[in-house]
Amino acid sequence: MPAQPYDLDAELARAAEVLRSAHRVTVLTGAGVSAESGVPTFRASDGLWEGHRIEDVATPTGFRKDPELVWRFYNGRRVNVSQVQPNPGHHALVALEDRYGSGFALATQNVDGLHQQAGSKTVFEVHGSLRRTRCTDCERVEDRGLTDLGNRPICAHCGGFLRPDIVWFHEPLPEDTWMSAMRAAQGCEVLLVVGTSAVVYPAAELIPIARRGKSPGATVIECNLDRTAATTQADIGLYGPSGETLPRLVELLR
Ligand code: BV8
Ligand code: ZN
Repeated sequence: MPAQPYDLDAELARAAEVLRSAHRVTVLTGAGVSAESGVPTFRASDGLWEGHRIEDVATPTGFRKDPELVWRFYNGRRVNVSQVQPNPGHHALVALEDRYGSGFALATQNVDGLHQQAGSKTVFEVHGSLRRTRCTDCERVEDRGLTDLGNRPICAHCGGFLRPDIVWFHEPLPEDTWMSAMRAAQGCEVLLVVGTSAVVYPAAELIPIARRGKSPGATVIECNLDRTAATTQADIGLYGPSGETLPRLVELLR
């Protein structure tokens, strides 16, 4: 029996039907939700990330080895993000938050701050933020906006060396933020997984956590250009650019 041809309209209708009767909706986003704003994703560039090996720029070892290279990499991303705007996908998620109010939560792996810039309020940045720096001595965290901080930014409070307040590989996620994201996944009726390859852990664990959550477990809706590691755990698939599919989904809910 040949597989049914994929029908986005039918999947959008199914997703809208599930969302109409839901009160608690959690969203997990990755780099794909910012792609249409002009922010490069991680794995589109065959493992190199804007010309850098991930282990050279997104690990504590890489930072210890060459902090100036890492700061050049992050300043480049800070400046890039300062020049882009949220896209219709970000705005559609704000509309979803308006609909569900306190029943809504958004966990993002993105560090670009575009969800907050679009107006999202309950945002758990499980991998940190490009805007924030953390002192390697006094641990003080500061929001420094998105200006270029130069290659050896120094702490104004203790003179220590600053690092980006970003979770690198082999580093634990911020405890409180991670716990909030897990609780939101455990308690939701619908988990919308947008623009992530779902290969980075423990963030990707939020999907099975939602499915095992409050009985009968959440309905998982994947919103992506392609099938991913999350697809087999998704009940509904909205395949296409999230800047188009999310606004269409919100339209159906009006
Ligand atoms: C940790 C910050 C332990 C940097 C990032 C099991 C359990 C726990 C850990 C592990 C585990 N297995 C392996 C690990 C180790 C590791 C890991 O997950 N490795 C992977 C690669 C196998 N995890 C860690 O190291 C984590 N730490 O576990 O610590 C610990 C515990 C206690 C004490 C000490 C240690 C830390 C992980 C965080 C790493 N930091 N980012 C930075 O951003 O500068 S991860 C990085 O990948 C980004 O945050 C990014 O968001 C994330 C995931 O990538 P995606 O967002 O999914 O982006 P990607 O490009 O992959 O995919 C984009 C998707 O969008 C695609 O599907 C594409 O089709 C789609 N798309 C594109 N355009 C569109 C679109 N979709 C819709 N519309 C479009 N227009
Ligand atoms: Zn300091």
